[in-house]
Amino acid sequence: MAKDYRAMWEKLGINLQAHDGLLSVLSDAYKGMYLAQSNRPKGMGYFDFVISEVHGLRIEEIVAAKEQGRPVIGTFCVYVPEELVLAVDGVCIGLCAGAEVGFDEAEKYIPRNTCALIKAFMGFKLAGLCPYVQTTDLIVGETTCDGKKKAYEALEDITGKVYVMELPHMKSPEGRVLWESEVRRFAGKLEELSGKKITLEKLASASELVNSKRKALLRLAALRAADPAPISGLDALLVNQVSFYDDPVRFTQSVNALCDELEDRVRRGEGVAAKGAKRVLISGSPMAIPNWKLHAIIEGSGAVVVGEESCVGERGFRELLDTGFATVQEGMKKIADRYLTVDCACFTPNTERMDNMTGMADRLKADGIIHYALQFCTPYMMEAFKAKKAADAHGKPFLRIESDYSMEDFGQLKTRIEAFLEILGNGTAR
Ligand code: BJ8
Repeated sequence: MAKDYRAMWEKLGINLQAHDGLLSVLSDAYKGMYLAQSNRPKGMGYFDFVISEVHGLRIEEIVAAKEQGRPVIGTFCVYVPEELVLAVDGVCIGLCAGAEVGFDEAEKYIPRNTCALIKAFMGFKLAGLCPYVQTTDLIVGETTCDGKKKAYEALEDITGKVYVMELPHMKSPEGRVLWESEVRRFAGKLEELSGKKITLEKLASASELVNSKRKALLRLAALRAADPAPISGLDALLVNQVSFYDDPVRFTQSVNALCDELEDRVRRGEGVAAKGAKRVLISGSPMAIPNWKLHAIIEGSGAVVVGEESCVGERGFRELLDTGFATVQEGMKKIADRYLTVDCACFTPNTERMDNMTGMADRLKADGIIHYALQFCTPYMMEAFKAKKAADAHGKPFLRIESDYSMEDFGQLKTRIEAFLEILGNGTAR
């Protein structure tokens, strides 16, 4: 990081000493996993810069937006409609964390046997290590899995600024009615917080902006179908992770510029791995930044990750919003419809996820599927059984993995993954 941001961090209540330690660990991990890759697209330079300024420039921008009276809204889930936040000129930032930080502190509020993603967002806050959470005016939770739902109660006790959207767990007509009313209630909350009305014009332009971001991500996702793959799974994962907190206009431009370059690569038959390298689809729990472990192991073993059936992946941007609405009320309905297409494992039944997973495996020409669930993530651990059945019926080799954010299982995972990669292409499912 070129500039000294310590005064800004201090003002935000960051624990400076521990924060220095965190940034240096992050930077080492990034160098080892990312910068060491060969033949990276030049367009990744932008994302390298974003990471080098992860707690610097972007925080400075958010603080400046706040000073202009724009509300800063923190979220943890792809069900929270970003369009509504942008329609009140708000800044929307994802707060999920992917590193084992502050777990001892977190365990004073939530049980040890909680998934690492939840422990990490609690831990980052409690250890004073997340400038993003410090800038928020509102932290939006949602009734998805039990762990998150109850952790939000603790987070409310700690921060006093948590707002929870009630997400139904069945996509029934009654669930749909509840969800639309929750979308409207959230819009009202944002209007109250910002003092601004959501007008048709504002909602339409916010919707176009979020759709353009989704289209750029879909473009990138589609390019990964090429053999040889023009971009590594590690780099594509990073782009998806950055989508949750970067400025949406600049981000979309940067992804499109990257895609222009990748299209050229595909035309020339240039890739990051040799043509015919083993191709893997990841499916399951989301991987928040800087959770890069699984991709690093797979790609360090000579295969390439070609897609993520995950919220930090296609689950988050697969569906565009139908922007053909003529009133704000109609817009709210379309937003409710669009978000209810997300196939999170907290829904029952959730058969569309299996179709999406096998559909992705076909489209991206994956040789096999690795199902990834964070330990104690009951919804995805449970669905792993159905996912295996669907993969078997589809003739795709399948490996089930449960892991956390520690590096303790690195060697063991590597052994299992290398054995799995061996059988790919032989048609032997396990
Ligand atoms: S829509 S996947 S972002 S809830 S990993 S905290 S599910 S125990 S993150 Fe998620 Fe929304 Fe669903 Fe997506 Fe719970 Fe599992 Fe932890 Fe999870």
